[in-house]
Amino acid sequence: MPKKRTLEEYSIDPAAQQMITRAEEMGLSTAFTRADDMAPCNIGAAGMCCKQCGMGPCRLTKDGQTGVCGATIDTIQARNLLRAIAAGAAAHSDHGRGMALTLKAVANGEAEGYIIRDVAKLRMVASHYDIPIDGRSPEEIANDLADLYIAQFGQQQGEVVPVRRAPSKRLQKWREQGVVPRGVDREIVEALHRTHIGDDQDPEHILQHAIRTGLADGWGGSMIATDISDILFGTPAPVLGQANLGVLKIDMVNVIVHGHEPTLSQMIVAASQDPEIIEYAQKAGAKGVNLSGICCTANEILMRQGIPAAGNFLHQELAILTGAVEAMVVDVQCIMQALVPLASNFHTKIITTSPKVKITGATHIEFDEHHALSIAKQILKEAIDNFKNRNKNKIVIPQSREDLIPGFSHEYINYMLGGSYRASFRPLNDAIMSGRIRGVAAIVGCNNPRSSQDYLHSYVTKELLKQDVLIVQTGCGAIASAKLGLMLGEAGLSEVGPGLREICETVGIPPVLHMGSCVDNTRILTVLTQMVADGGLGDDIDAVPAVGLAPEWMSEKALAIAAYCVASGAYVIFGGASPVSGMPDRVSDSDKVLRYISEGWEKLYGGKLEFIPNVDEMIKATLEHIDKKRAALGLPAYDPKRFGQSGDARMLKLEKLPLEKRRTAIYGTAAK
Ligand code: XCC
Ligand code: SF4
Repeated sequence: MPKKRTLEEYSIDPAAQQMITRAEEMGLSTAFTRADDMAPCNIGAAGMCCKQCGMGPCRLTKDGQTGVCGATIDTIQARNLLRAIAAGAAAHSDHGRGMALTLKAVANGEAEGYIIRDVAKLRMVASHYDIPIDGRSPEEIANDLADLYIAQFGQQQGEVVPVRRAPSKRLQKWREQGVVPRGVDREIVEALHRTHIGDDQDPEHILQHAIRTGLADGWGGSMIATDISDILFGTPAPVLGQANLGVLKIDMVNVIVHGHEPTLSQMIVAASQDPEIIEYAQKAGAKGVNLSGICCTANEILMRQGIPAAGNFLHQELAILTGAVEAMVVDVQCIMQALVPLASNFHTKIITTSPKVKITGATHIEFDEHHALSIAKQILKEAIDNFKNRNKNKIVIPQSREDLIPGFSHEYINYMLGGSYRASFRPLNDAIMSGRIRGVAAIVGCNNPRSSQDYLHSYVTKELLKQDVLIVQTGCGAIASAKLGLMLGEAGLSEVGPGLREICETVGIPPVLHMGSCVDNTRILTVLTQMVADGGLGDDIDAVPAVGLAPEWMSEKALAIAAYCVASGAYVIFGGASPVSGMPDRVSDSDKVLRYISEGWEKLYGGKLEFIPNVDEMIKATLEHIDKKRAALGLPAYDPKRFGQSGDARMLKLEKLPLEKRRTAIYGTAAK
């Protein structure tokens, strides 16, 4: 499979480049080279193809053309977008449902190996919904919360309860627009119903339901998933971790967990440290089991236990190409079918575990939360048994590996800024109000082999840091920054704007905060809500100088996240191609939907969704938006020369030195 682009055009990560070269030498394809061979269909890419019924598929490529049923271009684009958002919301929310059912089983003492790890979070979440907590055991509270959360999925009328946690003005806006989700499943089903042939045909009306479906994800299924993961596995707090393929170990059984749900992976973490399993691995000639993660399963165990991340989405095949992986254990979402044929060139076993996901040719060991620990041990034994099949001459582990400190949950940021007795976001708000921090950007989302892996993530992140923009990250974007070494206390601070740098050094945080997995984008919603509550930044989320970016998006889940962020008042910028771009050069007015989700949605919600392929324009739009919001709040205009101009470090011109060296330079070598 000869490569058609330069290595830098495939990925900026040296570990990836090494493995892509290896694949080429071995004559194996990867998503990188398959993307070369599979040009996207330009009609489908523009959202102009409808295959909603057997009279089609209808491809609308001429002015005034309609589908066989008479459907217009805007209707078709709006329907396509709604369907994608519904699929994304379904994926996140089904994950949330699984968590809720697990919580119920734990509360009833029916889930082997699980405990309620974070009672404080349980009590906090329960009190949002007026579930009594005083004098009750964690199990009693958890039982009520599980019942309430399980009910959110099948609820038919009323409002899903997590929306109560939004700013009151925001909730009011949603009520006025008629977009408060009634039940998570109901909105997703209705999205499918409305987009069936012969149903909803008014584009704006269809897109109104896209907002409602998105909200059912962000302020529904995803928020439920995050809450319960924290309750069962602990709310993340800073911990030392590592990222990239260099975390694989030559002398250990390498097991990679990949996918999204933490229920099984957390149990595999526990099982990998079990003396029985370690002994079993030693008998097989290995030092033990070395666990690492890919995609959001990685994020879940990285931010809680510091289990290393082998990489993000486009690393899944590359990990197998090392020849050092005994088993890749997958659950749901973002798992490439290509893993199985690729693994057949090595000894690696692909083990599927979800009742929802089987892959032809993979080993299926089905997970059941009632017997989680036993199943986790069975999976690890399967991997250990495979150690002897390794071909030692075929192993190449790239030596790229960076340290990071993930674990910046809402709760931890609150505690870090305000202390344990007066946890608050006050110092953050003050820093934004004074202009030390210009604004906040959430840089999230996937890798996409159509653009160089991690390039857009890293470029946008680094440029915004220079502009004093604090960065929060989740998903594969977070792993990109981790691999680049941007998530350590002092790493790269010399490249960070002076005001933001002052804050990072004073509070002791990295300028790029790892907030978790993709469902944990809801942490960003609750952080924004609390920033509003803390005062000084307006009375609703759309007033906050903040932007959400997904520079390398590819999944339908990303579109669902975009919909709920827009509905929550955020300006959302996606890189790459718009799925509703239309082809205005061929069909005039085929970009009406594209314009509506920007200008139209902004009028209704204060947030908007835009696709900006050019990375410098993406940065420009971000900064303009932040400055516009600052001006609207009456805050001083951002001035890069205003802060960070005083202090010893400045006097001695030591800013470029790392913190440790700086201390020595100020106090001399004797000081410690
Ligand atoms: Fe990564 Fe969450 Fe995207 Fe999948 S979807 S590629 S961010 S793992 Ni969230
Ligand atoms: Fe064509 Fe209409 Fe059927 Fe879509 S729903 S495939 S536009 S006939």
